[in-house]
Amino acid sequence: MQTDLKNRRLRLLKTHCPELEISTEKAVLESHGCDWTRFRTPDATVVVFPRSTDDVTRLVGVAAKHRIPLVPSGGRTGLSGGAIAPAGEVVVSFDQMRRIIDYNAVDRTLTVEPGVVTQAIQEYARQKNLYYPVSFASEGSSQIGGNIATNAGGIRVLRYGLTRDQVVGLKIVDGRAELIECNSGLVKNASGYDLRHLFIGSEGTLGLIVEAMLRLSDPPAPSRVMLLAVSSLEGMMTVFRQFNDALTLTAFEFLSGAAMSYVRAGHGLPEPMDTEAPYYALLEFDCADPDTEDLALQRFEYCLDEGFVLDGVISQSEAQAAELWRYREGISEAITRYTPYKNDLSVRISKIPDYLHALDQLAKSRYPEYEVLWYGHFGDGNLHMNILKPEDMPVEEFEKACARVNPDVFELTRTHHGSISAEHGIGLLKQNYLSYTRSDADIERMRGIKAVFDPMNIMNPGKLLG
Ligand code: 2HG
Ligand code: ZN
Repeated sequence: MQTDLKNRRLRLLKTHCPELEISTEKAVLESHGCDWTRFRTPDATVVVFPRSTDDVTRLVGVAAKHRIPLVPSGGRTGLSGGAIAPAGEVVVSFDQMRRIIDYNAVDRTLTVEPGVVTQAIQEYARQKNLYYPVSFASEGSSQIGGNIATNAGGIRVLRYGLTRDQVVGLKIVDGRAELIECNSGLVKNASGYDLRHLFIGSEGTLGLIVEAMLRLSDPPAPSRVMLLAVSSLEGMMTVFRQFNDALTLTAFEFLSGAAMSYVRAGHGLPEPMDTEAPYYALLEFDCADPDTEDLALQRFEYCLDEGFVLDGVISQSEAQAAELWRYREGISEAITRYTPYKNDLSVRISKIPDYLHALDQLAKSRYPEYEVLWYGHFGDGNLHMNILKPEDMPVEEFEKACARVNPDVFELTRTHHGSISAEHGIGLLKQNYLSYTRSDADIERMRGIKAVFDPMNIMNPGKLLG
């Protein structure tokens, strides 16, 4: 990006928003101009730190008038490049908007600023003897604004739904610098289009979230976690059905044997059981009494007798449950050093075995020299495909090689009526493939919606719709 254009943007901001905290420090530009995605280099002009809705409104007003592109930045844990500023954009960090604004015990709602960290919301709810159920490995640093912008999913979707299902109110400053208030916490509201749901999952391309009201749930029942060695994908489906029919599952995750090896090596974890298997299932279920545990053990015995399950362990304490979760939640971090190329796919649960067999075949024939790891949220149909970069291969060459196979991966996804992004979003990395999941007419409709809220194209330009 040309230096004079960057200087102009900086000058305009300093002149028209003199009260705004800003940083042009190299380290801040690099850290805040980028998320966890590899494969793209940040080149932000400046990072701004608004402290209030007024600050945001003023900033967007100036940006709209002078066509300055804005990139919203939360905890920057995204994996599709939605928070990368690659072309001299102004990064809008919500690090200074971290207040919990209100808790309403009758409505069971929590109103927060966008920079509140997901885990802080979970902890606040727990102190009130309630529960914020959206949970995933990066919850210790991800911010709620980013969760909403990407409609974050995670591990308990099969029981509690997505972030979308928890948001009962939203305040947005759109690309015209107008403050939009969507559904102020109403449970029922049949007064026309629910704009809230347009903003959720829009990846910052329509407006900036300045406040969110979240619904809190009943505290969860005591639970147990089981880790099972499973003989095949068909076996995995049977195990899922057996346990899902008998118990209230709060999670049903899976990982391949190779993913198990990497997570163990990466975190120095012991063998979870004596038997090795091609797949492992990690399930969590409500277990308030010994009868429920008996039921779980009966289902386990049945799956063992029939050969679907080869071995298994069950947690006897919260500490053991947390240890078992590490085998699944630690994978992503354990493989970061292999610069994995990520595809975040989804199909209907019933289609997983067919789809995964076909994908695996494709991977074996088209990426014979690469290691491909499978893991994900089996219980909601979300599969994470991670292709590991050979150590001596340059990153650009690796990305190009993966991109050559993508059309086949996504064509298979299309024929299985799946999605090319389940929970990570389209961001910068997947926009060339959007048409495998959405029709041309749909993409045009989305562009029309963007033009309504962001006519100057200043809101995270170049993301999602390109
Ligand atoms: C997970 O489920 C995250 O662990 C990250 O969504 C997935 O590393 C990935 O591909
Ligand atoms: Zn995931």
